[in-house]
Amino acid sequence: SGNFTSDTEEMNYTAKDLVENLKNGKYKNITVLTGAGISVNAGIPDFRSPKIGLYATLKEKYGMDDPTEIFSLQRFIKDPTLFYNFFREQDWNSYSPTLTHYFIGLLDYKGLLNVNYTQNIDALELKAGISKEKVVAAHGNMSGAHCPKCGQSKNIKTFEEYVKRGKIWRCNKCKCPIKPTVVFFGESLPTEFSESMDKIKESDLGIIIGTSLAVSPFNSLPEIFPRDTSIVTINREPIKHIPALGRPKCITLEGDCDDVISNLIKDLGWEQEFKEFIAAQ
Ligand code: CNA
Repeated sequence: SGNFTSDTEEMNYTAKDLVENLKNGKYKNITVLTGAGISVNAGIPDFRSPKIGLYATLKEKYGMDDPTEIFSLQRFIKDPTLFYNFFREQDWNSYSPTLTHYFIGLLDYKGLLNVNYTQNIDALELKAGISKEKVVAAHGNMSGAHCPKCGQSKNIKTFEEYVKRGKIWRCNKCKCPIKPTVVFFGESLPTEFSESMDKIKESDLGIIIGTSLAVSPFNSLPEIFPRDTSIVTINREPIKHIPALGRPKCITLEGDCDDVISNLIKDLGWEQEFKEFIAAQ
């Protein structure tokens, strides 16, 4: 039947269609969902990559059975030294965005970006020129600090000073250790996370990049895409479970995200524009 034919056609949605539709201006409301994988080439290890991921390293370095403990609120309140040491070992201000960050910036510059939901806490989105209003930092970021008990905002620079001196900074009110405004396991997500969800319903293209989609509730966001939204997943390893997979227009491009993006930029004929955009940031 006619229906059957049109279904089959849609199931054949390919990378070529993605390029054609992007070129022809068919996508105007692109939602990008990102994870730690897009910052790996900036020199920030992700969590779950075998061998080089933070979880594998922590297991080896501290003999920790459960390296997620470093981001457990309960554990932090009892003993913040593990997290303070971890924070001290990275210079969070020293990293530069990757090609993938800049690609999202270019989409925004072209007026095509709907929203970028990110799980990353490195705030590299802003350095790549993505406008602040378009970024939902679902797990917070390192730009502020707070007391996890009374919620009082604290100065991140003071927090950094304490860390540098190897001292624990405690809240003057409740004596609880101060932490950056990144969401730990056991903490609730910023209100913006649910407040911006309706935007996802307006997407005509979804791009999911560099995430294992292992963390809830972020990993349920792909389900919000309307059924006829085209969805492209870019990841180095196969993702075990993509909630939105099985939709008619869904493709996976496996590989290093910066390689995949470079090829895409070439296919789109956007190379010159992309170069100029990066130079302007
Ligand atoms: P994850 O679970 O570590 O998954 C990362 C995924 O990215 C894996 O599937 C990798 O295969 C893939 N990947 C790694 N490198 C590349 C690459 N170059 N190209 C393409 N794919 C690649 O990380 P998620 O983001 O899914 O998990 C959510 C956690 C990770 C959030 O709570 C973050 O706060 C947390 N995190 C953030 C950062 C950061 O801000 N940069 C770093 C480490 C962890």
